[in-house]
Amino acid sequence: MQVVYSPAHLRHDPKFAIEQSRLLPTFEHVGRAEAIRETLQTDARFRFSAPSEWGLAPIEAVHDAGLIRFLARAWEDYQVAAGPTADVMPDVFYRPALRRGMGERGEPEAVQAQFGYWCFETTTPLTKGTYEAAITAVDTALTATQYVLDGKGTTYGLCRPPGHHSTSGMYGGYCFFNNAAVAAHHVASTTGTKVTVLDVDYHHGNGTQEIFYDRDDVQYVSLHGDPARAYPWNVGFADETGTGRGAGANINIPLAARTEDDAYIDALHSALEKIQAFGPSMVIVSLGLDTFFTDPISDLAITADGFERQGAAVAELGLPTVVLQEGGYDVAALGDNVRRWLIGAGA
Ligand code: SP5
Ligand code: ZN
Repeated sequence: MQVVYSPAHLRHDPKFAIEQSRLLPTFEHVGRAEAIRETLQTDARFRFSAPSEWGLAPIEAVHDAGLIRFLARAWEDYQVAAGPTADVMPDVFYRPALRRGMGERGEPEAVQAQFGYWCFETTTPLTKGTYEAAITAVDTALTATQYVLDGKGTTYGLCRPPGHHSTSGMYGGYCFFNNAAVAAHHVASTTGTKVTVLDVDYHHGNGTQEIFYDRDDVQYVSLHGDPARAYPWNVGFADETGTGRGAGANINIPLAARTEDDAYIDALHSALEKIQAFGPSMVIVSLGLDTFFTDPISDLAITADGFERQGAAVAELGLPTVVLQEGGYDVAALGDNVRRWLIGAGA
């Protein structure tokens, strides 16, 4: 199986973030992607290649121009305005209710305030090289997708930073650009065919849902920890099914704590039936391994064997498939869990 990887992810090197009222080492760090790379490189089933450069146009087709401009210059601007510092995070969030009845003012002038305008939480530090890493993660997704369009079979994009929490106009949840959404829009718009994003990360992909919520050409199907008890808390409920032309094309399957392999595979089969009924030309998998039973920030109970069964179930669809890396935080097990998922998918 082809693997697309770039060391450019190392330039996104966050150290600390505020989670649960504590300043903690980031769960999302460079060691995650390096662990996956090392494991796959020791297995002859996997062939590595570097991403090509796709430029900004595919990102601009999905994200607000203002968000892209902000991410490109915010770290440098902040050093001048309020630095020097390494990781930069918002400390004042703009929430529309602050100006209720007064109208919107748009992006604030000061870079310190811009962070709280474009970012929705405190666990996603922007570092010196984050923008370049995030651009390369999108290039990785698009290059993997191109391999699949070219008929080279199921391909894995080792994207880092991940993407599925980023909406058209906000970043957060360890994500900057929504790699899977950029790839899905690229395929739908350049081929005129329907595409499904199947999201098996523990967390609901609120960004992907938001980007495609009113569209009937991209289906979003997600299995995740119920947002009643899990991040991202405010989005991901079963009654969110899409709007307008997109009505029925958004499918959320919230799962109970401690869900094990058999129950997960049952839920996945019901998701796969919805995909078959939609009739996409391609499936883009947002692959999270944070459903693993020892993941430090999640509460499902999937095993390595369960990951292989997930990959096999998706492969049974018989559709062209791109697999893009999202979450997974038990770093000691992460490489092998990815490997098992991809072996299930036919590596
Ligand atoms: C891509 C991705 O997986 N992003 C996940 C972002 C989750 N951030 C908040 C996690 C909340 C952790 N709660 C931990 C409870 C551990 N005891
Ligand atoms: Zn996750």
